[in-house]
Amino acid sequence: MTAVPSVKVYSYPSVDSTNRKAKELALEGAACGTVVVASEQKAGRGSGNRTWHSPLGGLYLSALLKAKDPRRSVELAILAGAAVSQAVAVLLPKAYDITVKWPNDILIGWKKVAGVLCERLEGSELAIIGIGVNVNIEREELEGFIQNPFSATSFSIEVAGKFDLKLVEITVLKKLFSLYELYCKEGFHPIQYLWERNCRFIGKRIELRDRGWKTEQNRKVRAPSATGTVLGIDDSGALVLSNARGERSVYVTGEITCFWQ
Ligand code: BT5
Repeated sequence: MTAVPSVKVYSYPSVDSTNRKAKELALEGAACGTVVVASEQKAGRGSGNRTWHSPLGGLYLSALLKAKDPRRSVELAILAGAAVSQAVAVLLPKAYDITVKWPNDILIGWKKVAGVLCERLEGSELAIIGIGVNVNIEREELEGFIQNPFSATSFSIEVAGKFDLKLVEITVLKKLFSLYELYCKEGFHPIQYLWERNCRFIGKRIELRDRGWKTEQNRKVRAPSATGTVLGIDDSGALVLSNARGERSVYVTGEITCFWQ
C-alpha cells in the first residue's frame, strides 16, 4: 500500500510554471505531498507543446504524487480531474453543469474551466500533477480560446462576482488529497468509478481526433479520427467507446472535439 503523504505547500507570487518549479524541488529532494502554488505563471504549460494562459486571478498548482506503478501515472491525471470537478461542484451553485472531459479537462456548461497536466519525473517514482483553474478571469483574457472545440470559461464569467482564491485552493487541495488517500488505500478502481460519475459524456456519441501516429506499410501516418459512444474509462484510464455495431474500442491518446446529444 502506498503511504498517504503529509502535505507541504510552497506559495510564490509568480513563476514560469508550477510544474517546472515542482520538478526543481523534487530534484532537490522534495517528497510526495509537496505542492507548489503560484498567483500567476509566465510560461504555463499545457500538454505537448501547448501553453496554459495563466494571468493573475487563476489557480495554478502542482503536486508531487506517487503512482502505485510509475508506468501508470496517467491514473493520477484521472484522479486530479475527478478531484477538480468535485471541488468545482462544491464551489459553484448547484445548478451548474460540471463534467470531466477525457483525458484531462474540466468543463462548466461544456466550456473548459480547468486543465490537468501530468508529467513523469525521470528516474523517480514521483509524478508532477499540474492543475490550472480559471477562477477570477475576465472574458477578454480567454478570447483566444473561444474558437476551441470546447471554448473556455471561468468561475467569474459563469457566476457574477469574485471568488476567494484561497478558498478555491484549499477546496481543490482537500479534494485532491482525499482522493489520493482513497487511491493509496484502495487503488484505482474507486477513482475510476468517481471519474465516471462526474463524466457527462457517458452515453454520448463523440468524435476523437489527434490520436497520434500509426505505422502503415512501413510509413508513419496520422491515426484517423474515431467516433463512437462513450462507455467510460478502463482500469488504466483509457477511453472506452462502442461503435454502431456495439463493438468496444479502447483509446489511450486523443482529444474529444465534439459530441452529439
Ligand atoms: C491542459 O492542457 O489543459 C493542461 C493545463 C495544465 C495547466 C497547469 S497550471 C499549473 C501547472 N503548471 C503548468 O505549467 N501547467 C499546469 P491542454 O489540454 O493541452 O490544453 C491546452 C490548450 O487549452 C491550449 O492550447 C489553449 O488552446 C487552451 N488554453 C490555454 N490556456 C487556457 C485557459 N486559461 N483556459 C482555457 N483554455 C486554455
